[in-house]
Amino acid sequence: MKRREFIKYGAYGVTVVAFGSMVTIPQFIKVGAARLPNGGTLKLSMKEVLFEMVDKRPVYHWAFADAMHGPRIPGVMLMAREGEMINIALTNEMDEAHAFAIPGVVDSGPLAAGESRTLTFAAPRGGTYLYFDPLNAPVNRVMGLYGAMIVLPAAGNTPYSDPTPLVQGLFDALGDQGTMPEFFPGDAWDPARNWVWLFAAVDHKKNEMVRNLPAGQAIDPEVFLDGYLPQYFLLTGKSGFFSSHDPEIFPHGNIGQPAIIRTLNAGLATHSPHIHGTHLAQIAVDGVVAENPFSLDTWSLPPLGRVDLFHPFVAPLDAFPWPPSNILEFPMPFTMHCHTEMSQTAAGGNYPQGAVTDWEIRSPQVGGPEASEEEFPSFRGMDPAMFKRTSTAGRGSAGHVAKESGHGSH
Ligand SMILES: [Cu+2]
Repeated sequence: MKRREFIKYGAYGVTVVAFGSMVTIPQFIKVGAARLPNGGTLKLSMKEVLFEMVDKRPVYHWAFADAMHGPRIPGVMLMAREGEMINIALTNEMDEAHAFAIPGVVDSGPLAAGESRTLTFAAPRGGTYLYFDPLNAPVNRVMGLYGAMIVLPAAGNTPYSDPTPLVQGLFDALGDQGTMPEFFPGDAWDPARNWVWLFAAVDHKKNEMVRNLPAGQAIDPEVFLDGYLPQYFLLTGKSGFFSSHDPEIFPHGNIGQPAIIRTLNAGLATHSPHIHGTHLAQIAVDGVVAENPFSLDTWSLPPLGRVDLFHPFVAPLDAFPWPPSNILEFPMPFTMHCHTEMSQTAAGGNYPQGAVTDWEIRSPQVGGPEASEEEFPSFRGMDPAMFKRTSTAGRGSAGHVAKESGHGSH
């Protein structure tokens, strides 16, 4: 007997469920954000779905489906404040065993076909977590059962419960009250300014092989991995045009609105993301806060890897003069692509329809409020000086200082 032939299409892109009232949902999540009251329970089931690739090819997947948003890839983003209780009512709607785990935090253990179980756990220390189905590894995860969890610390001005001295110093340096306004003009980090780049890869032939197995029979991981050759590369569930133009995926803001980019890899390819136009500080790797948050523009993201990056949203380091005299330059996008070159493509070479996106300077204004998309036209033909915040010194000097110390942008 084959698996069910009538399968719903799953959706993709960012949806968020926040646990309790203490955590800030990013403002740029325009739809698909929900808040559970304290003690509320998220209903999460595992389902079969068809998931449309960027070239419209429907590919068989497994997905976490929450009661509010349906089956999604990635699964709904979980957000919580450290210590908040998280209740998840799991149901396995498929015909083989499945599970939900966050390594080091919680593991449901196997749920048989049709079984339900409720997990209760306290949100762990502040940081970025990957949840996934760890059974029959890596098959169940790679088939689509994965998602991200962001935990904000119980206290402090960084993303972490126990920041290292230099990471604490970095966040203390931000904002009008910060120690280095020449480097970091504008605002302190706003905990709503988080973006998630969750990489994944898809070999549609392997997924089809799984679909065609008899009901209840798990594929041998060795068979799944033998000749595994992904044709599709997802960034938070989207790719190509769609990941590049989704403001829930591309970080955006004014100069002086620092952001955190939380990068995770649920797939089997090692990724090597490269961001243009700026340098990022690598502030945590695999949950360990960096002793030395050095800056870089390319980083390694192996399977199951988690790397948090601090995006300063300063003027591009090699921009001179700044701001540019032509206000039509705004909004000003810069590329992020992955240097594992095949992951920039789809369906065996369709470039650039893979795991690519942008980041975007909305306006030359220093600090918030962020210029909205509706406001873009209002900048046209206006004097950039009008957007200069008089209380903050040295906007142009950040680029000048960086040049003297020999940093290029890429
Ligand atoms: Cu590059």
